[in-house]
Amino acid sequence: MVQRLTGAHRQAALTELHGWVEVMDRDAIRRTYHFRDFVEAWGFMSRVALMAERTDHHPEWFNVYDRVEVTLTTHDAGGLSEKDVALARFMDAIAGQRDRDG
Ligand code: H2B
Repeated sequence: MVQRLTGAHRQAALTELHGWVEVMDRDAIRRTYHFRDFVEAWGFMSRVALMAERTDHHPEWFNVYDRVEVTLTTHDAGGLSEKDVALARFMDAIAGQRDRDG
């Protein structure tokens, strides 16, 4: 069972992630990605979907055309865990954002 991140571990994980913000009403993080068009947004989502299946850790997300809003939390742990941090890092690495606007 994956552990929920708390205290200094949680803080350290959050300071290392850029563009991600804490969700106010639950223990989760959120980032909005902007792409050139729908095809780029969908390509990103496809790669993330394969990784999500491989790691059995899935994002909550919302897509409108070139925009993908992602929320990460670990349901099994009741909050943020290392699995969310790892998936966030993966997303940031493949997103190729021209503007890191969060
Ligand atoms: N994704 C996320 N984000 N949190 C989980 O706790 C989780 C998951 N659990 N994907 C997995 C699937 C679990 O429900 C299945 C049964 O392994």
